[in-house]
Amino acid sequence: MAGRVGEKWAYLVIVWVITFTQETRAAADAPTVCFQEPSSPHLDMFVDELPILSTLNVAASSHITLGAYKINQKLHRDLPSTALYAFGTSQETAQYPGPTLEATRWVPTSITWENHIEDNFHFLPSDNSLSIPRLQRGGVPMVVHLHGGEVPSNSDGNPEAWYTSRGETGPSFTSQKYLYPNRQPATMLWYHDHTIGMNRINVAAGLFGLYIIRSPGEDANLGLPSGRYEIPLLFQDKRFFPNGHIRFSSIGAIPSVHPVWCPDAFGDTMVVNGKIWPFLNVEPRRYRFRMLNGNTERYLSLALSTSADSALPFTQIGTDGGFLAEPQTVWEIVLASAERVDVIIDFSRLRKGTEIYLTNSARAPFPNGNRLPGNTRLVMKFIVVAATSQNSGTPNTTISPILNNHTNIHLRGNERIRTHTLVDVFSGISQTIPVEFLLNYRNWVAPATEVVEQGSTEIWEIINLTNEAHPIHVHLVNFRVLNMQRMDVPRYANRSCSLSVQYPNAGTCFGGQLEAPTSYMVGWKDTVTILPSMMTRIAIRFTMQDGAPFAFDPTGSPGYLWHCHLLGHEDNEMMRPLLLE
Ligand SMILES: *[C@@H]1O[C@H](CO)[C@@H](O)[C@H](O)[C@H]1NC(C)=O
Ligand SMILES: *[C@@H]1O[C@H](CO)[C@@H](O)[C@H](O)[C@H]1NC(C)=O
Ligand SMILES: *[C@@H]1O[C@H](CO)[C@@H](O)[C@H](O)[C@H]1NC(C)=O
Ligand SMILES: CC(=O)N[C@H]1CO[C@H](CO)[C@@H](O)[C@@H]1O
Ligand SMILES: [Cu+2]
Repeated sequence: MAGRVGEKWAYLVIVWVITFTQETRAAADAPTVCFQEPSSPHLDMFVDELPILSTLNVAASSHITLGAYKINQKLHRDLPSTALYAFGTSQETAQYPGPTLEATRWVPTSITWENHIEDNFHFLPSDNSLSIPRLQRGGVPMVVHLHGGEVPSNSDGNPEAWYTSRGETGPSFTSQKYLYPNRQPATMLWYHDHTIGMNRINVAAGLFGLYIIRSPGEDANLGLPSGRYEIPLLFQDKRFFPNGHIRFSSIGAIPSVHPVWCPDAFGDTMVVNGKIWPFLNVEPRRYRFRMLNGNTERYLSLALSTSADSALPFTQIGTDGGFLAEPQTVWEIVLASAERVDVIIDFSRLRKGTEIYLTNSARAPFPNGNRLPGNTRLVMKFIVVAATSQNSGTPNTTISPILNNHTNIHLRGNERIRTHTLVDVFSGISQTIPVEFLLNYRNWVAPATEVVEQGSTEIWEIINLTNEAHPIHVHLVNFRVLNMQRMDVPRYANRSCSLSVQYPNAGTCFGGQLEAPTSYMVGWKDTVTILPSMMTRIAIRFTMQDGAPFAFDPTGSPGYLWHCHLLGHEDNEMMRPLLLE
């Protein structure tokens, strides 16, 4: 009896502590209404130097341990430090973004991902009306997905495989120890949280980092800058309170349906490698930059403009899944959340003192939204300084005209075709603000419909029936974009055409013309933008990227998934299972 009473008191104390913590937080940080978020405090641009992310060579040991911790970090000279959740090998070394993990192709790695976040509640507003972990003991759930990785599904960070620091686990949880075979071609992946319904706030809080797979046989002899001339750039838009805390919507667009959830959260401040609007001194030579859009929802449309009022191109050499067949010169790069690009920028013809701005012109929502990029129009600045080294790296060598001989998926014409629709769902309250997003009108928990045969190749036709672009990510595999076809929106709205399509002659809802993939859709992709009113066709081969059979059993539990990579959409049902058989 006494024990029971004791338990009851302990329970009440816990409830009181939890309530108290929440109220303390609410008092410190004013509520923030979706789509009416106040601006961040004014911060001078280009006062902090770009941080070079620390690296951890995971090929050097067969097993490593990384943990998620709560930290405080200075993101700008004039902003008080910011509370974040971040990865590291210890509380002291945890940082935002987490360490860049360097793996070697053919050398498997295993990583134990520990959760050391002790907070009772997430410091960013969660929404109980979404499918989120229902915790008995409080804490912050987390699970790590290696985005773009060819990994067994019990190491894939399934959204239902979350765990807290207090020992509670999701229904798909089996282990915190993950196996990464590292069998795929050289490229840059990233690791990030994937918890069901909380992915957007865990990633906004800082739970992510880069993962580079190197393959000496592939990168050698391509004439690429290396060492300190190869720099990853990790972008994340953010919004801040004057006290340095991250400001995220805490009152939803339609609170009667979702009290907190905001369909699209756009920051007004650009953070690169953990500093706000940084600068980088560069020598008059070529550099290799490996870029990731780590925003929750904001698209980036990146370009370079110099203080001499001229533009500078990028030489793009790679994308999500590794090297392009050949380099392409591009003046603009569109990056959706989770997409990566590998580029060379040649500063060698610029005079000392020249300033080059990395700019963003993407409207929000992309591409037709009515919000202009505002302060996120500028991302960072490069300043040309005197050369400090003559011979390090490959300063002025020519980039190999052939980068990759393995970029094709051979089609026989008898591939299974699946047609998918991206839809938004409205309530009776608003005809413009959706209450959720769906794939094929189905929720996450509906039984799996994408059950594919390993070794097979399929063509997926993805039709966007919404007003904004959605980046569609397929776990486990890389794919190629075949073509796009424009939708006849008035005819569709008129219900005078059918969506059922027959490749290559689309159904009556689609224009006859097949359009080539845009420059930002070429190469091996694991995430692709589906523009509004467009059908985009992709070819997916359910093998390892190089065509070999899977080096592990891909049919095991809990299986994979495909989803929109705008994190607020993914958190609100725009996600479906993908099973292999
Ligand atoms: C690269 O070539 C340019 C001329 O095209 C030259 O001015 C510059 O000094 C060279 N850089 C290095 C590091 O050799
Ligand atoms: C591509 O194939 C050609 C011809 O066999 C070869 O010379 C070249 O080195 C290969 N390039 C790469 C990047 O593998
Ligand atoms: C829509 O339907 C009406 C009546 O069926 C027809 O007169 C009109 O031409 C249609 N418009 C389009 C764009 O198909
Ligand atoms: C069928 C449908 O909802 N189509 C939408 C596609 O996107 C355009 C904007 O580009 C909307 O106007 C259409 O209503
Ligand atoms: Cu979406």
